[in-house]
Amino acid sequence: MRLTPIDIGSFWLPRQTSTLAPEVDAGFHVVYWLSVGFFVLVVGAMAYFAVRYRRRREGEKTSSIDHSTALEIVWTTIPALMLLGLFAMGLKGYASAAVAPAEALEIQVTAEKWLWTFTYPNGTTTVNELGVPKDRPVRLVMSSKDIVHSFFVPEFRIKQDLVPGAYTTTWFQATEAKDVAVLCAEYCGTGHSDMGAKIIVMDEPVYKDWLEKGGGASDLPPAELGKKLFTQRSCATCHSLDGSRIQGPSLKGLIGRSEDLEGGASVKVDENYIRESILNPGAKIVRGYPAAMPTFQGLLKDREIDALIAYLKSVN
Ligand code: HEC
Ligand SMILES: [Cu+2]
Repeated sequence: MRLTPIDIGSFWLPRQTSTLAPEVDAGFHVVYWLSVGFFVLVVGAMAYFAVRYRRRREGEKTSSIDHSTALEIVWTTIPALMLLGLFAMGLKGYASAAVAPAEALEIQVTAEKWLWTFTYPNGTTTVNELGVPKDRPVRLVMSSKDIVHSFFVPEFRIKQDLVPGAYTTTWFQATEAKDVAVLCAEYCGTGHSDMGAKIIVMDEPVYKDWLEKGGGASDLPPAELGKKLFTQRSCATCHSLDGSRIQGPSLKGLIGRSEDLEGGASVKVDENYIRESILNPGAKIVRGYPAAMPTFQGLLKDREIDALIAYLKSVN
């Protein structure tokens, strides 16, 4: 196989799975190979001249040449034209990245320490999983509940900050039905490195069905659904199930244990306490932990809360 510069570039860039990706990469490659070319030209000329015009004899002087107008015009005009060309390319790429097609499907994105919530036009919400149809433009309208986060999808070549108190937008059109990783690209505290999500790109009918079912929630038995939700809804980002402490207490052997609370009281863990912890986490704070758990009010259906409780009861 003969490698073109573009193939070589692709070794160090992620797969291109959005319509924008080839354009972004083309811009990158043009700048990259121009830089390589000029590096070789400049350093090569420098090395050649250093040898060619080195001082050979003691006391030898070089001839005094002050300038060459023709040469100076050439080396000003050519780079200036190149810069204009790069500007035009950049502007075109920026314009297509900034303005979503009018018919784009619109999804709300909310970031908070340390999870992503996605709200679809029909009211469905998902956490840390964004389902989208393939080959259709999707526009994200995004905001943050606390501090600045950044929605970064390497395969789509998009990255956009989310700011509290304001909306920012980005858009993409996925070209392959596969799972794509989302990262938070703005350092946002302890859980930052765990603040990932998954974009599930589906063929249109599969997407319709997925959305209909409330974002993948299926008719699994409660404890199994709970297990799935535990990672999907990002509980696992803050809670281990093996007794170790992460941002929050381990939920291993939760049911029936006696928990000391901030303020001196203690509570015996039962179903109601778990439900309250999920819907109103600020009501009772486990001693020695920050009040860092976000509320899942409105994000989990009753059936899903029941499923999480059933699952947590099974983890001993
Ligand atoms: C951003 C981190 C974070 C996420 C995400 C999170 N929690 Fe928490 N959780 C905490 C922290 C911190 C505490 C301890 C402070 C408190 O009591 O609010 C806690 C406390 C709890 C408690 C009480 C634990 C005990 O030992 O008494 C339960 C139950 C719980 N979380 C369940 C969940 C479930 C279920 C989910 C997913 C739907 C979840 N949490 C998601 C951080 C988180
Ligand atoms: Cu973040």
